[in-house]
Amino acid sequence: MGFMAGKKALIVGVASDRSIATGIAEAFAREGAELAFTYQNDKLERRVVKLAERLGQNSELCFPCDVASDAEIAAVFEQLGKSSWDGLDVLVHSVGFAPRDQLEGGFAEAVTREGFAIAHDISSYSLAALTKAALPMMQDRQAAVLALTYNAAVRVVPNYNVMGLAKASLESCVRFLAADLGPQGIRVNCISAGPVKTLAAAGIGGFRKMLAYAEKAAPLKRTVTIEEIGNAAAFLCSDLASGITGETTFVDAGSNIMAMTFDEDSG
Ligand code: NAD
Ligand code: 0WE
Repeated sequence: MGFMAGKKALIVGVASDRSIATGIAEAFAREGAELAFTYQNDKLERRVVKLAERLGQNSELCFPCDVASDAEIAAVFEQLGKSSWDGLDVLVHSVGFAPRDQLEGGFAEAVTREGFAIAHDISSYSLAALTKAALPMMQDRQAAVLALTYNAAVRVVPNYNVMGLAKASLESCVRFLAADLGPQGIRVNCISAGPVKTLAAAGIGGFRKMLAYAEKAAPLKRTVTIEEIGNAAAFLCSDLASGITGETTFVDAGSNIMAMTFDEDSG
């Protein structure tokens, strides 16, 4: 029997087979969890339904949810409440977005009031909004919430710009939620993942170079896979991690521990 047997998990952030949320869904399903999904818009519905079917899940439990909309967030939990699910054990938030023009060039030049607001709304506030809406269904079941962050929350990564501020806010949101909901037995953590070639990353100029750099700089001399992120996520959202809350766990092949990362063999 898997270590998530009997757990009911809602996964927000599947966009393709390469999504980090897909790696998480695969690990959760393998460990015996029952899954529900949301998708951002109609264009993504079919992909998400297909994933649910491939993982042997009830594809009726796939709901539209643009996290910019309070009404769509409320509707997800209304529908989930009316389904066969009597509660929710796990909420996974795997969503990040800033307008394109925010992610290129110098920070001071790129940042705008609107870009800042959108990045923080979609990438950070949405965790608080979803968690808040999930609370009634997460009572009395040692529930867990997980978000996905990136090291640019704490160290400067060129071009990540206002997304770095939004990830700093997300990590702080994880700590405030963990402190607030801990007395209810609800744990809140995040995984800080190394770079992975997903849809969100493929849109970034020079991402291939970033992956090549990450391979050289990491102690493990490689990048991480969505399977590895999924396995860490399954652990953090299971009762195996019952003593862990408010934490940021790096799944980055060790990159974050390094200070000097020049390649000593290349002369
Ligand atoms: P992805 O493109 O597969 O997933 C991003 C998801 O965000 C998509 O499913 C998209 O539909 C969703 N999304 C964006 N705006 C939304 C909105 N308004 N409402 C609802 N959903 C919305 O890319 P990914 O790399 O799997 O990203 C998942 C998470 O992992 C993000 O938080 C990202 O910042 C984080 N992360 C990614 C990397 C990486 O290198 N890929 C590294 C560290 C952290
Ligand atoms: O969190 C991310 C990606 C976030 C992201 C990606 C996009 C592309 C398309 C947010 N918003 C958008 N908006 C779009 O219009 N990562 C951790 C991957 C990533 O993105 C970078 C990186 C890395 C790593 C951007 C610049 C520099 C490094």
